[in-house]
Amino acid sequence: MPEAALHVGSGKVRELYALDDDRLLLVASDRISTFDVVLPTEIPDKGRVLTGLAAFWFTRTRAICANHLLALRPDGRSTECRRLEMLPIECVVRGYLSGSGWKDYTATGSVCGHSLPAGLVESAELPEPIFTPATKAVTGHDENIDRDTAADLVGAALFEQVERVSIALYRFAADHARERGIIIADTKFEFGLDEERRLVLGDEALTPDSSRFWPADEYRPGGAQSSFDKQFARDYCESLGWDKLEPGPELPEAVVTGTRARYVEAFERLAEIDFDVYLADPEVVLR
Ligand code: PZK
Repeated sequence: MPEAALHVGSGKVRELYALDDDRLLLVASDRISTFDVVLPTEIPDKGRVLTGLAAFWFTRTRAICANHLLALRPDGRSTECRRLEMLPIECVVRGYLSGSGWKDYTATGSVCGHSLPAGLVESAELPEPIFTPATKAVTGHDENIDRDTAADLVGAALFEQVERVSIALYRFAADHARERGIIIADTKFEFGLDEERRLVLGDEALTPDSSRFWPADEYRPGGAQSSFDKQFARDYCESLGWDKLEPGPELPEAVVTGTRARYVEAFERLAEIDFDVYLADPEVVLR
């Protein structure tokens, strides 16, 4: 817990503190959620993996969009960020048809106003990545919204900019990941405006918690895909016949160890840095 910092918010597995008027501290815990429930067992270093990956992507995407990262703390799980005026939409990009995108497509043939070809199967790669904004639900699930609704919320010019930038960020990361055996099926960005009203990428970006990561060597369109990071935990939870209501089950040691190894593997494949090297000096991801 950071000293002399006011707690200003909680995510499911992260905490946000105010450092001063201009800066926030974003702290990623080792908590894990499956089926939208935070489990009582932590995955050691999960928060460090996500923080390191996000900082890696922020460093490599600076030419596409400015971001809120100011500093990475020596604990490897805390980042100092610029305080922004956050936009009231979740900026989701989908390269593959999964989750609510698949659900909306089966019901209507469209996702957020993007009319898609007929006959696509679950987890199909889309002809082009699509921007599918959602509202930020305080509790429960974010709701997909059409382009006009999103443009009404942020203004037409800003909508055009966040759509263009979101797709460029997704293409950059998905191409990088695909070359390293990971499919980024979809991802969620959160943007804000700085004091000059310039667009700035915030939150954590392109991590397995803000995206769907799939192992490319197991990709089989026509059904659900296995999660690169959470599949061991999901399979274990399913094997119990758990009703997916709070509280979630404790994870056994073998599931914890296997899950930690998958997070570390995602970090090492994408950043091409040994995770032990990151732990010794987190700033390696900033170079
Ligand atoms: C901000 N959240 C969501 C994320 C939480 C809550 N740079 C920023 N400036 C102003 N506000 C935010 C950010 C960022 N990032 C993000 N809420 C406010 C959130 C993580 C943990 F508790």
